[in-house]
Amino acid sequence: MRGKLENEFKELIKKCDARLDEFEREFPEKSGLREWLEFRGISRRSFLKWSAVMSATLMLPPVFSKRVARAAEIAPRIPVIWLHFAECTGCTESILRSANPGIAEIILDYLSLEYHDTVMAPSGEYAEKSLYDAMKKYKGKYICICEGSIPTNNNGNFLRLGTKAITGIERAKEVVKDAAAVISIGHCASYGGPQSAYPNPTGSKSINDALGINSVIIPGCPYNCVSLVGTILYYILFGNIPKTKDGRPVFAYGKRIHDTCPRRAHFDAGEFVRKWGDEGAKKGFCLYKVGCKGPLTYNNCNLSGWNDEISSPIRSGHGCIGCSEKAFWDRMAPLEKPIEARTLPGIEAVADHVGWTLVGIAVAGMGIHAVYSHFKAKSITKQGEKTCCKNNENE
Ligand code: FSX
Ligand code: SF4
Ligand code: F3S
Repeated sequence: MRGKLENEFKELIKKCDARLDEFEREFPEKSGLREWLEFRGISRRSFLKWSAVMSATLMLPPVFSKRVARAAEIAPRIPVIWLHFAECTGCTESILRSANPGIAEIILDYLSLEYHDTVMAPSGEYAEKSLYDAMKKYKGKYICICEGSIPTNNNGNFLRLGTKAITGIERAKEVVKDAAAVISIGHCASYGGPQSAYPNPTGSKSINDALGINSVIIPGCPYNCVSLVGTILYYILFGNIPKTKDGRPVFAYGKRIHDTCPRRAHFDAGEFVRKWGDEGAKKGFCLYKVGCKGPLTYNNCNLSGWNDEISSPIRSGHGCIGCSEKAFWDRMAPLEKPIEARTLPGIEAVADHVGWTLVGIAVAGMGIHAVYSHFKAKSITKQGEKTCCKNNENE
């Protein structure tokens, strides 16, 4: 097994080195990333440290960390056209609001944002001209990043954009058709977002469902920039997108929030926050009983953190609300009540008596995935048509 893994990594190293050598031959002029980072106050030492963390984030062995640094430094700038549809702009805000942007954010900026209507200087017809110029200049070569869902009811009229007031779906089609790759970021673009919550009057859909395409999805409300930059870096390193499961990159969404949680020991010991601001909250106990959905959620928030690893929802004292899972707004509600109130009636009482280690053993017997499937089957028939909403009304 170990030998097989070693051989796979050797192959990956060969592939990656050949690709990076080719980049250097093809684009011999010096990349400006080093100067750009220095200009933004990032030392070489911090950049190399970041590369090591990023390589671990991508689930690559340490031997890749210098290759991640090399990839970021020598890869040609990739033109990015960033589109907004129906959303709160939180995904863009999550990059912009950090007073001290992390290296991932700076690299994303460096990667050449050709068009991003929230942050670009031109507006109105000048902004639109920039979009069409970029599409023409980089036809077939740009990455299209989509933020927000697409309303489809009423012929798409719930969302009209730009000086010609075209519908969201028209804008998406015209830009996506000439893109080299499409990445859907945030819950809205990935799964439809809060605006697709029951009864979804606007018929809001994910980018993939609205256009019938298969883009990589990076869900979260908002998404974590590290997962997007990781996906792009992986593409630079190996020439293909990282391994995905249900459309999400496994390196970012392969583990449950619950299994990487800094409060996990308290869960196992049956130590819970029972009310906001109680003793348990002060001691940093587990947030399960105040609604944490970490046991049902796959994301890397506890590992990669947010805002240059400063914090994460759970570290800052609120439970995970499951924002990277499909239809979380309906399926995870009520957000501040424990999961088992909806999944395993009676289990909470057991937890109070025997502690979660024992309940954990019992639940492990069934398999948490079985519990999840049970929950899923009961609470959702298909996206936008949830039986769970009826239960909500009764709670
Ligand atoms: Fe959606 Fe992103 Fe939630 Fe908001 O744009 S993922 S509503 S945080 O911002 O798309
Ligand atoms: Fe962490 Fe939430 Fe799991 Fe508790 S329930 S250990 S807070 S993920
Ligand atoms: Fe979302 Fe949960 Fe992470 S709420 S940001 S997936 S901790």
